[in-house]
Amino acid sequence: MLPPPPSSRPDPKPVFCCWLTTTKVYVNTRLNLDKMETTNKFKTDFKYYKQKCPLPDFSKVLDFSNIKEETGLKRLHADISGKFVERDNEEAFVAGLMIPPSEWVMYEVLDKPGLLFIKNPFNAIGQRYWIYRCLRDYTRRPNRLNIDAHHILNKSNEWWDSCQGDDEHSKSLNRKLRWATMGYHHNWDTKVYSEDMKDQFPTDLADLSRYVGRIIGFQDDFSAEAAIVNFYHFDSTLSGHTDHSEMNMTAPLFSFRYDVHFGQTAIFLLGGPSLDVAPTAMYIKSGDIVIMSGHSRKCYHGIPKIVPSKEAPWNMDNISPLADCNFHSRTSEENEEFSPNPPCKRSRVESSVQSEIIQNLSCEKFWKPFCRYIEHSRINMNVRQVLFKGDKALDNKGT
Ligand SMILES: O=C(O)CCC(=O)C(=O)O
Repeated sequence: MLPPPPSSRPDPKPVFCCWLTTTKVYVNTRLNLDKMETTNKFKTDFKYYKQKCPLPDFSKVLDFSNIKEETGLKRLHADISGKFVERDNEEAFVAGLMIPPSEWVMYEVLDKPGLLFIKNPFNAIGQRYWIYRCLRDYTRRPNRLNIDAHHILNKSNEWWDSCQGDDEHSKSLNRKLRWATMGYHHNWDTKVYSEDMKDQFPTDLADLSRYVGRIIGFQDDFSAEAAIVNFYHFDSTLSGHTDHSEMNMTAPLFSFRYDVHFGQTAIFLLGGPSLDVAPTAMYIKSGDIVIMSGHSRKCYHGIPKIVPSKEAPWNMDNISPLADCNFHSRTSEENEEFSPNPPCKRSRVESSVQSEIIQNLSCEKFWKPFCRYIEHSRINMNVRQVLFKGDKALDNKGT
C-alpha cells in the first residue's frame, strides 16, 4: 500500500509503525528486540542511508552512470524494429525530447527481476520540458496537491505563480508542495481509485509513457491512467512501502509502473516482497527512468536520502539562447487551452503547447525560476495503469 502523503508522514515512518508497536511488547527482552531488528533489513538499510552523522558509506550504492562490470545486470536493447514506428505527431514530439532509442543505455537488475533502468534518455530541452510541466502545469487545478488540505491557496491562485516571490510566504509555499496527483487521483486514505476522483490524464505524459513502453518491448500494453508527482528537498525522505492500489496488481506480472526523475539525486532502495529482504541501493539521477514490472512490482521501495547532483543535465546540451527572449506569455484564454488536462481538441492543443514551451525553454531568462527550483529539489513522476486492458471505467464509485 502507498504510504500517506509525504508531508503528513510522521517520523518514524508508517511502514515501520507495526515494528514499533511490536517492539513495545518486547521492550525488556533484548534478545527479541535484536531479532526484530535483524529481520527488518529494509528498515536497517533505510536508517543507515538516512543517517547524517556519521555519513554512510555510499560505495555500495549501484551507480548506473559508472558501471565498470555488468555483473548482476543484464544489458537491454531498444525494441526499435517491427512494431516500433513513429506513428503520429505526438510521438515525434516526445522523441524530440529524447536521444535516439538506439543509444539508450538500459539494464535489468538480475536479482530484482522486472526492475528496468534507463540511463537518462532525455536531452536538456527534454529535461526542462518535463520539469516545467511538473512545476507549472501539473500543479494546476483540477489536479490535486497535498497543500489543498492546508487551504493556503485561494481559489484563483495556482501554486507555481504564488510561490515566485522572495518573501517568506512564497518561500514557505514553495517548500510545502510535496505531491500532485493526476488522472485517477490516489486516495491516500482508502488506497482505492474511483471514478469519482478522476480527471483527464495529460496527453503528453501518456504519450511519453506509451513511447517508453514500446521501446522496452511492452508494445501498446501500457495505458497511463494515474500519476503521482513527488517533490523532494534535501531533507525529504519517502518511507518504504509497496504499491497496492492499482487493480492490475491482481495480475502483477502484467502490471508495470514507470518513474521518471529530474533534479537532485536520490538514493533509491528496492527490497523484496517482505521487509526481511535486504534492499539494493541505487542512485537515481536526473533524467533516469525506472520501470517496476514483474516480480519487482510487488517489492518494498523507498527513498532514504537526496544528495546533491554532480551535474546539471538540464543545462548541458548546446541550448542556444533565443536571439530575443521575447517569450510568449499566455492570455487567460490561452491558459484554458494550456490546461494540463486538455480537452478533445488534442492534436491542435498538444502541438501548440509543444512549440511554445520548447521555444521559451531555450531562453535562460524564462527558464531561470525553474532552474532555481530544480537546483535544490528532486521531482519524481510515477505513472500507473489502473484499469484492466479493454475496460473503460472502474465499477466502483469509491464511497
Ligand atoms: O520518488 C521515487 O523515486 C519513488 C516514489 C514512490 O515510490 C511513490 O510515490 O510511491
